[in-house]
Amino acid sequence: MRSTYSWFPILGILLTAFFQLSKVRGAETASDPAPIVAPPPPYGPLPTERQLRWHELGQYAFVHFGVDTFTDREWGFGDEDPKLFNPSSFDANQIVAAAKAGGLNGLILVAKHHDGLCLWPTKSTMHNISATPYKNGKGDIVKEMSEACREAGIKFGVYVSPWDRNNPEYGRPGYVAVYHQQITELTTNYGPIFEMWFDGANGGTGYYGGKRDSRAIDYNTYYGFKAIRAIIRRNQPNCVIWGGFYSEGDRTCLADCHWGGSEGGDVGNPCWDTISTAHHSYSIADWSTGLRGGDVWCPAEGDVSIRPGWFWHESQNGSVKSPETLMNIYLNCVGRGANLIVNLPPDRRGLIHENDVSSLEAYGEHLSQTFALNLAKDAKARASNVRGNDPFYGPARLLDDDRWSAWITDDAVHTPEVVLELNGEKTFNMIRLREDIRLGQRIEGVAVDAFEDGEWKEIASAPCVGAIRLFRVPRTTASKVRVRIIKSPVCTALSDFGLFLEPEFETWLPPVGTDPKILAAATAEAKWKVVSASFGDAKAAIDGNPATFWNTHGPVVEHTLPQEFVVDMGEEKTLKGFTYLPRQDHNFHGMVDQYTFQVSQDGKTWTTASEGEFGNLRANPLEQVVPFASAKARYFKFIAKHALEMNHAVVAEIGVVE
Ligand code: FUL
Repeated sequence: MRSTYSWFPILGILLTAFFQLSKVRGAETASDPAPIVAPPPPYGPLPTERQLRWHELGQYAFVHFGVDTFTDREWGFGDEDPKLFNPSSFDANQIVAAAKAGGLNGLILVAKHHDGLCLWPTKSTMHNISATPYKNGKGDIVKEMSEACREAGIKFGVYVSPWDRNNPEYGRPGYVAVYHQQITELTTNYGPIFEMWFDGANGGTGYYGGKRDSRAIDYNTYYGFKAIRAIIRRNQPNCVIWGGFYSEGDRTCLADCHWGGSEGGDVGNPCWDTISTAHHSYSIADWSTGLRGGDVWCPAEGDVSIRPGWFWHESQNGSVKSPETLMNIYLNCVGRGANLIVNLPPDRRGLIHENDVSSLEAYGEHLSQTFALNLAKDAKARASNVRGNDPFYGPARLLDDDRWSAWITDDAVHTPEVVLELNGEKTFNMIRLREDIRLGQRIEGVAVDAFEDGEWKEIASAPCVGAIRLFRVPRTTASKVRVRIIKSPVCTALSDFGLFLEPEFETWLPPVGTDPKILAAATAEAKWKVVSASFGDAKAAIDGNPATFWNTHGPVVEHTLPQEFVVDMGEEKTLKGFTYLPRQDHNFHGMVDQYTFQVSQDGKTWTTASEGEFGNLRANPLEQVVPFASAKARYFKFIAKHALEMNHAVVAEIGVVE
């Protein structure tokens, strides 16, 4: 990325910025014209240098690997024996190669998840890699991954869970010191870190050194994020901090970037790069759209796993997202100006599974083919206005190879347009726009027209641009296109225009077969009957309709937990697991997160096949597939023991795995 110049809000100092700007640009390309008139004042909050560098990365990998990989869970309780972590052929280079194949420009390793097992030999707790059989206790996954990333030329980052369900001191001051020590170790011993991730999840309950109780903390004050930020800034000045917000007086001190509002990868539309420190709690909508007029630059990062879960589960080998799905997510995230993090969970060998690799390779190839050729490259651009008629700000700047040179208008011109006369007729289906965000996010409405059959037709529009905006449009053949800025509070600074032809997708199927029975986790069949329910009619939990649910909150009274229902499947089956679909209406009331699942051959004598919790439902309320030791059964009983919010049960669907 090109070096950036500093902006100063006060007019008198603007001249300095102007001369800096001319110097930087003049120095880089001998043929670049020097500016004659001064650039416009920046608008609103501005990105820092480290945020600018981060924006240019676009997408990178997440790697969730840990004891959950071996226990088939999404959230470990913290009581897992470290001996369970025993990958047979861990290969950091294979993981990094898979990320690179997918066009991912960095990798964020989960160095410690909520279960507390540290994947590096930390001195802060015994619950770490030294207690595992991996390399006879001499291993260091953080080291191996950071080195593999550097060798492959991609960035390395770290996720270190604030919530620690293993540590006895969690919830008390003792743990805060432990946590800070972990961050100090990670930021000093493993080379440059481009991003650190501070998850907000906290389910309360945990092992906590054997106490097995529930610990409530206030995320904004407990972890000492102010001090954590100081550690990171000191040890890793270029590192972007994700989350880890804290309150100071009536303000929230936001960090460098934030969650995009869903674990499906998509962010909102619009997705503003600014947000407000005046809030104390942020809704999912705030995270996904940002806040126009907010007082800080704090852009969104969408996160998604290539599989349904964040950790590897054998039952999900057949549910790897296709290259086409990944591309759709890319467009709804990176294409809206946010960054995207795609999780690649290693399996029990310590490798990215063949199915995931295959999808990543096709996705990476698709991306490079799509953006290989800018069909507007040799177009002639004519703009309705150019700042001071200075060629330095002319529309040719949209098409040069400099991502930061920009077409900028006079201060008074807020809705200019530019016509691009293409070099003959071109066929395209993808459009790219970028703003020079060093001047802030300025544009509040833009449209693109194509000249077809003798007239202009609008083919794309958006409420904002920002770091990058991509539009997938119907295949269009035209010799002229036009960009119209529809709304902006100030003059505009568009820095890039591209037209591309995205190839069609070929059908993609996971190359390695999986057990079809496990994949087709059976939903209810017609012959299933609810035999009994502790409250209400539980039919809705086996009707195969995800929109209806069993709800023990009666019209007036909440029928409190535990609650249960029994199903007669009409015939004996050999069950290998069960499935649970949480309510899908974005409401957490009664969403069951602790359960017991029992089976019976006669409906009288019951055996517990599985009991436990469903982790991460709040952020990712997906269907849960719970395998258990195979059992013969005609009846099953689902007992709801705890809910995320309120004290009743709501269940969309229960099914079985044969
Ligand atoms: C969530 C966590 O609870 C999940 O397990 C996962 O790590 C995801 C990226 O963030 O909040």
